[in-house]
Amino acid sequence: MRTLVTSALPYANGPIHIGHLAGCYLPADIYTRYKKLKGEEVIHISGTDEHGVLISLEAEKQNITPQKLVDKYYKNIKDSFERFGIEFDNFSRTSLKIHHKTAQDFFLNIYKKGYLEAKETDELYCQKCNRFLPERYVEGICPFCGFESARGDQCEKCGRWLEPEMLKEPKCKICKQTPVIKRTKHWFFKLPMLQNRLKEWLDTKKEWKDNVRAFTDSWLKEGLEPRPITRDIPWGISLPLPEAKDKVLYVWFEAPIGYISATKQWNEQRWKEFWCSSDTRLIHFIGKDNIVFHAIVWPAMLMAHGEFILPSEIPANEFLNIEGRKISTSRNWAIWLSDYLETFEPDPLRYILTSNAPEKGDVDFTWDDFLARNNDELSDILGNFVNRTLTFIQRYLGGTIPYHKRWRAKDEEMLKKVKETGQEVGELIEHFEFKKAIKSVMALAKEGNKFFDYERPWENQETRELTISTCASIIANLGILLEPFLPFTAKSIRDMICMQENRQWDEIGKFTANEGGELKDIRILFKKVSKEQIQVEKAKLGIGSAPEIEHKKEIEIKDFEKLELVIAEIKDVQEIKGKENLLNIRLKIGDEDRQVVAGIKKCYKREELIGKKVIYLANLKPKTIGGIKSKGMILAADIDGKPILLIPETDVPSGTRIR
Ligand code: B3M
Ligand code: ZN
Repeated sequence: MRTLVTSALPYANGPIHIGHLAGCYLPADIYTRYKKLKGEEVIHISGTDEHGVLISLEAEKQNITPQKLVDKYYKNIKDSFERFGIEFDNFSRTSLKIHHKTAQDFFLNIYKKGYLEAKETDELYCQKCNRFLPERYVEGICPFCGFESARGDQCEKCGRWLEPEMLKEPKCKICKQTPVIKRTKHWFFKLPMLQNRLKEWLDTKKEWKDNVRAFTDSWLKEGLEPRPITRDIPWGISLPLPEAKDKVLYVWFEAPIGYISATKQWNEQRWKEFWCSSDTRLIHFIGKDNIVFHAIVWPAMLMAHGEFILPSEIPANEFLNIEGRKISTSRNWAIWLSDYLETFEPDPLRYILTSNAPEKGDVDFTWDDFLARNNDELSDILGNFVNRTLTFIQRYLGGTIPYHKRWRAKDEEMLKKVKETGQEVGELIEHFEFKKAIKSVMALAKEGNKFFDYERPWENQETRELTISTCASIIANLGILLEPFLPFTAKSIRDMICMQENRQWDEIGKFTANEGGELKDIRILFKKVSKEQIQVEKAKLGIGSAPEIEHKKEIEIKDFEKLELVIAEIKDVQEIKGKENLLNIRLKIGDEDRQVVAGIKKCYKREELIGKKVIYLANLKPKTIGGIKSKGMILAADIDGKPILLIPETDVPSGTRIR
């Protein structure tokens, strides 16, 4: 059995935003990465959709040729996907020759079989622009709700489907003139011929997602009608009929054929193994606005053609809204990937969009939720577990992953949990339940933290190595478990613990960390996100304004020189009775002892602090805090009231001056 994964071909008329990612590219990528780790034969195919009215309208707006436009966005889109770790076996484009030819052959094939018919129709024509006006070139008053700038295909206000001729007071979108009605000829796909076959086939797909079933059921119930598959516009794939060279194929007819041409381009010898063998599962990842075309029209086209397989699964997602409103690129209500990447790493977004995926209904993305999930889940749970274990190894075990000298029942129990998580996550991914899957991975990291806390390796010297060796093994397995979801993080983990690179999914829970191996370049996996950063992002959407940094009065260098700043090493930490956020810290500068009280207990544990080198303001007047005499102050960055200690970039002796 092999799997052909496709994700919808994005229009090359603009950059990619987070709605695109959540809609289909991220789930398709998770699915494909997982299958590859399973050792199965799978390819992920997509490309840009480069024809159609949306392209020519945008080109006119930017005053460039359609070809220039699609060249520009093909690069831009491909680049965004790469930066987000969305991997394709081929990311093609529909303007390529191979696609034109494949689409024209497809047309001729079903034409010869009698599935197409030519019909004369009345259409709007602009005499000033000398052209027929396809739906999106016309604007007018919606006959249903009276909305003034309804498009020729749909009213944005009331959501009804329209035909250009239905608009009241129609206007050409380019020159604003009133169009006339003119007769023209189009080729129609005779869908009614396939109604019964479609119904029979769809009856075998009862287990498909409800949102997809709902669409197909209602379409079939209403009865299918012939659909025009040609257009009178200059930009597109010309009709392969001598009498109709000036017409092009409707973009929604040729775009899905792009899945086939892109597979051909991927491998001219092997594409048929995928498209013409009943041994292939064809899976189309799409957003809900594409359901009709993928679940009705496209399968009908494939049935008419006859040489290719039909889709096995169409796991369509619903919409992702942003801050309570529907994404609208024309109103700039979107979060563009390139903007996001200027400030943040890809994996936090992959995480948030997966744990809040629009799998069953529309969901809302908010920046506050982004902050909360990044800081409280990624950083405090997953990042913390990995970091505390690895820094422990570095500080107490000479940077070498300890050997599992013997196995206690509880160590075996933990590894069993890892194995079960691997199985559970795998099954969830197979069923396109990505949200639950990532939750299960996080639950394992939580278990790891609990185990660490309970075993107290910083105190229990004789079991220390066993505990840490088990934690390191959980981390090593996370290096595989996380790969489909957070590939950059998974890679960092594997690099830090020098893990072999070719582990497979089915090994999860069956291997331990690279015992006796040295750690390499330990780093924090997830940076905390601050309220100020979120405010900046919200301001880009027009919500509130970017925070202003409060500046202080300028000072002279001699003012700064009054501060005695030195590196100090934390030697001991005691709790202070009745004080929930204060710690009594004993420091060393050189061989001098200092005692300082710091309000950091909520964020730092005793065992994490001991041995840390911090930046210390040594000449601050002593003060009694929480009943204890405190001298000086440890410096920290302030993230929404949470302290982050400042640590020198490389290890320097305590007592070193800071200037
Ligand atoms: N380009 C619509 C979209 O980007 C369309 C998908 C084609 S998939 C064959 O939403
Ligand atoms: Zn006009």
